[in-house]
Amino acid sequence: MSLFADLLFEARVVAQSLADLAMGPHVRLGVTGLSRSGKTVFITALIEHLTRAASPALRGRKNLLPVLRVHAEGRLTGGRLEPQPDDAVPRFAYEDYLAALHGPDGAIEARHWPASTRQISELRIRLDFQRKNGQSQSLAIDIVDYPGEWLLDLPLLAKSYAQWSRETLESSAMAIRAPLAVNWRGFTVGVDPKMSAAEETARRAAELFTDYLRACRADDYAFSVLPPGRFLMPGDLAGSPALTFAPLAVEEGVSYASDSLAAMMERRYEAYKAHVVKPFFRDHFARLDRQIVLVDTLAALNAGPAAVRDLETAMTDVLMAFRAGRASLLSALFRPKIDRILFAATKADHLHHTSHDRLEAILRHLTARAINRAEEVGAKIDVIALAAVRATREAKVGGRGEPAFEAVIGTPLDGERIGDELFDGKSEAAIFPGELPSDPKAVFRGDVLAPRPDEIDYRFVRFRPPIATLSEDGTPLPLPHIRLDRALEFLLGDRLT
Ligand SMILES: Nc1nc2c(ncn2[C@@H]2O[C@H](COP(=O)(O)OP(=O)(O)O)[C@@H](O)[C@H]2O)c(=O)[nH]1
Ligand SMILES: [Mg+2]
Repeated sequence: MSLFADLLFEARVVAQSLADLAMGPHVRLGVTGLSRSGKTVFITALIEHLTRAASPALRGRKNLLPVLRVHAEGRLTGGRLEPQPDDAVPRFAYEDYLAALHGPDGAIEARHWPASTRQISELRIRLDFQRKNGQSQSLAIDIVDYPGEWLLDLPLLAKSYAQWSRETLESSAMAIRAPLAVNWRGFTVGVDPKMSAAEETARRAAELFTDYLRACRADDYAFSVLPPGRFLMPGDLAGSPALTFAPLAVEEGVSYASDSLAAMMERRYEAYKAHVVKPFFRDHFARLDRQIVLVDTLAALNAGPAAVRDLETAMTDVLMAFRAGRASLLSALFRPKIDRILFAATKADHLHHTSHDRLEAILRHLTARAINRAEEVGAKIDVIALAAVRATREAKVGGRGEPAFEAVIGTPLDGERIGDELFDGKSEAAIFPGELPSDPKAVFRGDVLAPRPDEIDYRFVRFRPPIATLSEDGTPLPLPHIRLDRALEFLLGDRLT
């Protein structure tokens, strides 16, 4: 990138920040995580709690968010949705998601998890509160939901097409991935990068490459580190030529004829960086003040040590994005001003509460390398285990001569099974989720959740959303959660004092 382009870029970022400043107290909260990590559910729960906490029916219920001080101290006086801040970004469909979780039109038997989304979206809420000095104040909170896959693209900006090709081919040859890469690698090996550029070949290569990436993301493998991010999360770019490229066995430092396949692929790779990756970082990422990174740690634990190791690498790559000042190219591109980052292990309601601290410790261990780096930038970082929506409750099961065990009880989704038992989405079941190891390092060793080798595998049971409790006036309370208030206090508490 030329110096002029750099300056222009910086000027735009500065202009945007000034526009943001003119608006009064204001915070932009980024919510990210890989697909299915729980972003939509987290944001929906956050908005439901914050916009309703000060309502007459809930104001006295300090136990709903005990750790969020502005609420616990009785200083939160109002909360509401406001119009969408950026006209070019889709609105977060809060009302639809909330209706899904509670049951559309109040039909609780129809409650379900919101359909998955693959796009960036935003929503603004405004909180009114009393400052500790008694003054009335309001805070606008812009919540930005974006796929974590897109963050993994940042390292591409510093890589040539040849380097990216080599690294991607190398990692696809690793024992654990090679079987998934057979078709794509078979095709690529047979392609001479010097051959003249043919759209058909480019498309076939891109298709097979995308199939490989997708196979890596499938549940059983749950691999995380797979740029380019838009191949799996295309957003509005699905089918676009910007995504019609793939690695080839090109040699670094060799220049290929401009009408060769290698040259065409390289042009598209560079276009992807210029027209997809950079605008995202400039227009969205560089404007964030706070960030929560949601991590489906349990899914990685279920998938085994290779997936856990992969997740650790992905977290380190994600954190790269928050780090400025080291690699000059990246720091010239944007200067992140994020000063608080929270890593959250989601869906903690799948575990008994005795394992929540262990889940937190495991995620802390997995992000330790990444965190050391981000702290160099001066961001405050914390790690938490939470459930934005708690779908289970706890009970002791057994006794009467049998040893009692700590179970979680919930309504397994229609079609889930445990051993021979098939669920219809209506009846509850008690499940023994297994205990997490007290030593976080154990997650790199083997199967950590299976309680005993001879036991039925309970681990993959998914539950329906819970039924909301009713308040005195008959309206449903916000859905129960685990430690959502702690997350909010870390992310926003200092702006609400
Ligand atoms: N039990 C439970 N399941 C959750 C929770 N959050 C998310 N999930 C599950 O994870 C799925 C993906 O969540 P979603 O928010 O759509 O993920 P996104 O792709 O990151 O937006 C949901 O459909 C639920 O099945 C939670 O707090 N508790
Ligand atoms: Mg989503």
